[in-house]
Amino acid sequence: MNLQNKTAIITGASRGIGKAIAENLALAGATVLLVARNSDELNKVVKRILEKGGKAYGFAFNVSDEQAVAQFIAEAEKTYTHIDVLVNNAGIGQFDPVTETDGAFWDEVMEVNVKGTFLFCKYVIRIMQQQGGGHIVNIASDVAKRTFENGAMYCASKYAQDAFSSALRKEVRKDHIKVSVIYPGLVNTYFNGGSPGEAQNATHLHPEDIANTVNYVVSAPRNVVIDELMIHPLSQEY
Ligand code: NJP
Repeated sequence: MNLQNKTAIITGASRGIGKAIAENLALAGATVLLVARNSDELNKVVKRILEKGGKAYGFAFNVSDEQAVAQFIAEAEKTYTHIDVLVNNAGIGQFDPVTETDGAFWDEVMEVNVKGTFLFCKYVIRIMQQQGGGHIVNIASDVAKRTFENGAMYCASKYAQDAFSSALRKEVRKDHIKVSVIYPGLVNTYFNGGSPGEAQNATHLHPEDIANTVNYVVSAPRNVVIDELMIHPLSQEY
């Protein structure tokens, strides 16, 4: 897809991987609609994109709030008439033994990582069907394909997001809607209480590495869908 004059929604775009994805898609010519909860941080990302000559708008709400998602998508359709790319990137996680995992936090992780992805797909797919196609890119994790000690809750959420994406790909293929999943390994972001720039993260992937992968995936010719793409730092053992 040529991204000039296309409209792209990116969730979790106030920092980290989502911010880099939004900046990259905007630089390639797309109008980007950024979603996250923190409006101050969103505004900073929007300002950076505008300063570089891109088109960006920020929308602050929780991706697991169905009413908010439905209203946002309805307004986006009215304003932009087409939604060409949806990147479900918002995600949270924490790594603890199951016996020390709080039930309410379990619910929150599933709500953001799984339900958030489902809700955005639910409301965007109808628009993509009407316009004759589109591209959904879900940012999962390498631990959507393998497990690790103390990762039960996070792995469960990412396996669910992955299974959802795989079934959805089969459902919407006939409508020329592509579903791609990207599985990052360790990335230098704020994820799980991380702090970009810490010495121990020096060899991690950069958010831009994932953003470049998204541009690559969505730029595939119309007849090509890249189903899955796993990306690790060379330094990571797995
Ligand atoms: O994390 P972080 P990443 N509603 O914490 C937003 C996956 N991944 O960029 O709401 C709406 O810097 C939050 O914004 P705010 C990971 O599972 C990562 O690393 O304002 N937005 C922020 O913009 C996730 O799916 C690594 O707090 C919500 C963003 O999400 C994706 O990569 C490895 C929200 C999170 O930024 C991006 O994570 C891997 C909500 N309820 C997979 N909750 C890694 N970093 O190593 C959060 O395998 N956000």
